[in-house]
Amino acid sequence: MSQQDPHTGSGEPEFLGSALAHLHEVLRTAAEGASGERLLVLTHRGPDPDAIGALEGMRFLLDRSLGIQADIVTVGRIHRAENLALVRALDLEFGEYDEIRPQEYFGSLLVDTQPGFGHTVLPEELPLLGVLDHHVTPEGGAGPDEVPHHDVRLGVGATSSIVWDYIRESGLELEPVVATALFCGVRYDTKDLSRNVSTLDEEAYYETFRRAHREVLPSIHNPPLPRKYYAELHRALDLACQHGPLVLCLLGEVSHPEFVAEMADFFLRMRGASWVVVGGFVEEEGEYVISLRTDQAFGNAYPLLQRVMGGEGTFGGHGHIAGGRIPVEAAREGAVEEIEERLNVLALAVIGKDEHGEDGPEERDLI
Ligand SMILES: [Mn+2]
Repeated sequence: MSQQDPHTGSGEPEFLGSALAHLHEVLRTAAEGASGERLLVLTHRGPDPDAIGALEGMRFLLDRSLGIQADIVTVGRIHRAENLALVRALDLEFGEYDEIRPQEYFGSLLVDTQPGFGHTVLPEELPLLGVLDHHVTPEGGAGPDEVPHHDVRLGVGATSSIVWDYIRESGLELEPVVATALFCGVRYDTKDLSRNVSTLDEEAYYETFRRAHREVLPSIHNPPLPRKYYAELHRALDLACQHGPLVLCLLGEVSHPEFVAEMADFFLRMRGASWVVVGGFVEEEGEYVISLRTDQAFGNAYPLLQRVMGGEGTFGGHGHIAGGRIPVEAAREGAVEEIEERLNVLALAVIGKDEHGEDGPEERDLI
């Protein structure tokens, strides 16, 4: 377990000397005598812009500053139009997890996630050498004692900012493609510096923007949306219920997990809403995915999600954002409905209401 306190965001990692030098030493030592020559760099399933920015930044840093050849490998398809647009606009290429040959690597490195999260897989044959992340270490996860280079900064809004900090320390001049990926990571995880922001995020945001391909940013920010997006949006609007400060939207089946996160951001903008819980079953992944958001005044998302999950599945969070996953026995009829019933009861219990809520019907139906 980590020593970090999830509620205060304290517990910045301490390295003797610099973080970059420490990372370099850990990787150099591990590579010595190992049969594999390359490093495997991984993130969570279905990478978002912050994960993509951190991966690209890491690839650049490892190659140019540390002289280490790295392979970036992702798990699960990218579905969200904005995230796909980022990959396509910058012509980024990632390997596929199912195709890796562990014997070619001397170890692995994880960005924007940690071991123990339900949406993260690691090859068991390889030593995990480093973690760079900004989420609270999950229960049963790996702390500084288990991972040689453990850089988890709870007070930072984006892992891309942490990776940028290493690049800054290295003295390398950012290339436009890498700068653009890092900028998008900071931009989307901090909502353009409007949430979970530290001084490091601000510096990373402005410095990466200065060097980014600015002409491609609009096409990443507002890509064309498929028709099915509008059908799914329609269903979400139909199902969302406001109960005082809480907006609850349990969607049944959804096409991809990013839609759940996007709706959580969307409903938080509702006047009077202080926190939002959105959930949906992703058949491809066999999991029920939950996103929780709180507004600036309401406080930390992590302890709230802990109560809403009621001990089921895995979850993580930082600042005003938290997410969780519950494995679903897809073959069993009614499994998704049962999860949604439990979430409904637990979320309403946080605000002191029974499973039917106490609001009148006029407040229950949004549309
Ligand atoms: Mn992130």
